[in-house]
Amino acid sequence: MLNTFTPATGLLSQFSMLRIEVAGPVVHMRLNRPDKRNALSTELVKQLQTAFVNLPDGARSAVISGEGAHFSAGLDLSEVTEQTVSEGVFHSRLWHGVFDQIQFGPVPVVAVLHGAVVGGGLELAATAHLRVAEQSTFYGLPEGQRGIFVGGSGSARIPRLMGVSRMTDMMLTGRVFDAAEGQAAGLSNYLVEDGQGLTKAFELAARIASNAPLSNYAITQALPRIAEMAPAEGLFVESLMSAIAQGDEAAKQRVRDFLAKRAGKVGKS
Ligand code: 1HE
Repeated sequence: MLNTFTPATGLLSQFSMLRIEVAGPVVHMRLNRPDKRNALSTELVKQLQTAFVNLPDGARSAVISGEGAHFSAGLDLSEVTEQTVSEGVFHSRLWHGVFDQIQFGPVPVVAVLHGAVVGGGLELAATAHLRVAEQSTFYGLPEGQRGIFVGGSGSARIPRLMGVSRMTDMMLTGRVFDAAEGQAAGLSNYLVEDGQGLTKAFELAARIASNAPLSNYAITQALPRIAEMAPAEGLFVESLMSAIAQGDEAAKQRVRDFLAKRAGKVGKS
């Protein structure tokens, strides 16, 4: 059971568009720009970067969610009309750096989705390691209609969740997926009733935080990289990673606990 969340202190308490709370090893980051449907302005993206670079000591997992009726309306469109081509490239590369920081940072991240998960909002969601969607969630990639293209790593991350064909459909036709369609397509890992997303995500985040840190590290850092490698190279890296994880005292203790019948059995919870 998680302790009560309390506001983060220091640097993490000073963001204008992010509200951060901490409960033991779990950090909750809430996009806090509901009047603009949590549209991802450059300032908000930079605040996310600063937050993920400066996670509190002892953080072992993170939850990201959106304040108000929507997770995120994506790119802040008010910032793009006057952008030059070169500014556009650097803007996109900024997002790539920040989203890599989230995916390849020190802790597993669970996103809680509700309402609009649109454009860059879906790119951000795809950066998390797990997604919990509430029934109100809808997914869109309106870039085609807006005359632009994904720029926040969506073309690399979203097809790995739902496939190129489904993403192409969403972008070419403006097709919107509801929560059930998104779950079936692989956009979410868990589908819950409205209002239950945070509870589910905190439960998952607490469970994740109780794993051996090196196992979590291998799962979030090695697994996606191995999955991109040719099998022979991937299996070589797998052997190294598994030996490293297994050699850690945390792993040895857990195995001893199981053999001494002090640890739980595998079962559906
Ligand atoms: C915004 C944005 C935004 C809302 N940038 N300001 N994203 C989109 O194309 C999605 C555009 N947004 C929408 O379709 C709708 O706003 C929603 C379905 C998300 C929500 O609808 P609703 O009725 O709850 O809100 P609203 O009345 O449309 O918007 C409320 C305010 O938020 C309003 O501002 P206000 O000053 O008139 O109150 C909107 O202008 C503002 N707002 N969405 C800026 N996106 C790195 S590349 C990524 C590429 C993309 O992400 S493309 C997809 C962009």
